[in-house]
Amino acid sequence: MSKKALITGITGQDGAYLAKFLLSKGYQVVGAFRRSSIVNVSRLDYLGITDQVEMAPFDVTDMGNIIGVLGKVRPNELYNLAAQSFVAASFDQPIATGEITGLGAARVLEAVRLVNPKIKYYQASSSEMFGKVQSMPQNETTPFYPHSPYAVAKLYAHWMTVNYREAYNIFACSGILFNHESPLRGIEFVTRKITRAAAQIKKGLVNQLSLGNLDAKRDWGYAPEYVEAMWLMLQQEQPDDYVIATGETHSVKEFVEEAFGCLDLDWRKYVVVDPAFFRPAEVDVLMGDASKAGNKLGWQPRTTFKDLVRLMTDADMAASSMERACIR
Ligand code: NDP
Ligand code: GDR
Repeated sequence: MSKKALITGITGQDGAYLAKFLLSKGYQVVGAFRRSSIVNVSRLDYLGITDQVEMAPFDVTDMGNIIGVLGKVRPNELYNLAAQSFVAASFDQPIATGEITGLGAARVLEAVRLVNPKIKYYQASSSEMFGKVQSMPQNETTPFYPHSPYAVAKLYAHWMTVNYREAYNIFACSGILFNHESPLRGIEFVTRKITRAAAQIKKGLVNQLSLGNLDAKRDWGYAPEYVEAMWLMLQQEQPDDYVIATGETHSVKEFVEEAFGCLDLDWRKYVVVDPAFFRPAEVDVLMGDASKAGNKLGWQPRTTFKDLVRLMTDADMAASSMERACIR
């Protein structure tokens, strides 16, 4: 009998890559999606797996719905990726972000406890929880200091995951993943915003890119490799929490230089700084130490910063604007 995985947030970047990875491992994959006027399966289409994923209508704000889906699907593993994941938006919608990103995880954990506490649970935690960083680099023992409503919500979800593990013996893991990017990244996030704009400038479609804080530094990895770490966490003897990162940090400006450089463009001619893209509270720098994941999971990042920027820029250059517009 093949294992069955339920993925919440199936329509997002990580949901699509994780589904593809689990299918390659022989899993039966059920994707939990929220109803909207248009259900966006463009990422699953892009990876050519839409027909292989069973879809279940699901909303992390609706407890009855979550219990119903868990009872019906009866998964062995549950990957809780659903979130309002855009940090900037969390300042405009702090309550909705708390409902979805924070309480949403608590509802899913509570449903696991009620329906079947043997389900293995993965929580999509975030390096944003380190926020105003207390030491460099950040690992599993670094104190948290969330610096946005999104990060506060994620921290609540993280501690609920730890608590359900300790209180109810649920196999619950929290993956503290640093930024991970890909051609399937949403266009509002800075990496994809940059590679998409650089490609559009090269094609003569636009002539300017407005950005916020160019000095912010992030530890950027490649998303398909990060979803493998999620799966590895649930295959261990004991549940635990792991930092997943590359160990390198680069500024937004470096990302811009690299992406425009890939297309032989001088970024200074096109990039303007717009205060509208600054955040009320910024996370200045993140750099992860994933040695625990290296030692215990055998996980290592494989794609360099330069290769990541190149593959994202190439993807935005290669596809027609019509095709790429579908990946939002
Ligand atoms: P995306 O924003 O691409 O995907 C988020 C997913 O959550 C979408 O499928 C979205 O559905 C779904 N969702 C939002 N609200 C609800 C709801 N109320 N009920 C059910 N589903 C909902 O995020 P990523 O794929 O990049 O990230 C996956 C997870 O990992 C998120 O939790 C994110 O916060 C976290 N994370 C991401 C990192 C990264 O660098 N990518 C790093 C660390 C953590 P819809 O399509 O309808 O909007
Ligand atoms: P982040 O990603 O907030 O780290 O959260 P994002 O790409 O949005 O921002 C990274 C940094 O770039 C700066 N920045 C800009 N950001 C955006 N979006 N747009 C701009 O124009 C711009 N200019 C500068 C930001 O200020 C910030 O410092 C992502 C999400 O995937 C979260 O869900 C996840 O938890 C974390 O990564 C780890």
